Amino acid sequence: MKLAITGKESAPEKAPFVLRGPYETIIPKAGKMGYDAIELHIHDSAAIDRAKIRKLMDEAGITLSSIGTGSAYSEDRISLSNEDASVREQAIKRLEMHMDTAKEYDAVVIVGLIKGLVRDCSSRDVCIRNLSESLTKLVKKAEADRVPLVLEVINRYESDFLTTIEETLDFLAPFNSEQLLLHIDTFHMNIEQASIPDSIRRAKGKIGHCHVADSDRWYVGHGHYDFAGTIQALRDIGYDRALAVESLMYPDSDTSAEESLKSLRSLVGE
Ligand code: LER
Ligand code: MN
Repeated sequence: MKLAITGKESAPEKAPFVLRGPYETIIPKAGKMGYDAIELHIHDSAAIDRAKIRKLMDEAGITLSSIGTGSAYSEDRISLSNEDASVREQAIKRLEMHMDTAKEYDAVVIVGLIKGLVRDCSSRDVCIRNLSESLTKLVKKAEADRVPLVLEVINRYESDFLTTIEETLDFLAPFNSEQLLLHIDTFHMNIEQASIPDSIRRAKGKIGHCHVADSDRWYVGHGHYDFAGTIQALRDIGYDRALAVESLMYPDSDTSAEESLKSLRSLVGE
């Protein structure tokens, strides 16, 4: 399993991204600390210099594991389930451009908050139908470009649907695509799942990405989350993609990144 750290150019203090600052700073820092990869949270791929990022990655000896996309919803209210078709198109376009960024790495594109919320729609059925239609369009490109889209299971306090692994597996089943996979997050699973290892084992072959943070969303090792149990379950199902640290940056960004890496390396090995 590759170990990755989240990074974003700028974010509110309480957002769960560890490294913050320009790509010229955070990409070399992730490499120097010993991470294998970085998960970049990118507001809009149209606004980035892909060649510059590629050069920074190569110089740092790391790769891009994943692209976080949630600020399209949290900042611009763009979502895949919005009742306005032109807004859905903007969300699709945003994700397609991120897929073009991800394409040159073995990276996944995250569909988290950009899926939208039921409470923004007139009914749950309308929300689900709109999301399904949008994803059906995106899956065509995901399959053609071989860039996995990963649908994040987010806890009930932040999302009002697709809050458990089981509900999300049922939603994904009709797509039957190897390029539309489940994205789990230890912080969310700790709230929602009765047995985390059992649910992970049920999702064999369907998990494309994993966020890690401790039970209090601080760095790995700060709280009481059973990382050994989760990593064993992931090993049992042959998961070999990234564990990306998405935690609060307390007590400070560098300490939290270093502490998570130390704990994860001791569990995962080189
Ligand atoms: C995003 O990956 C996530 O986990 C949500 O809680 C949004 O912050
Ligand atoms: Mn997450």
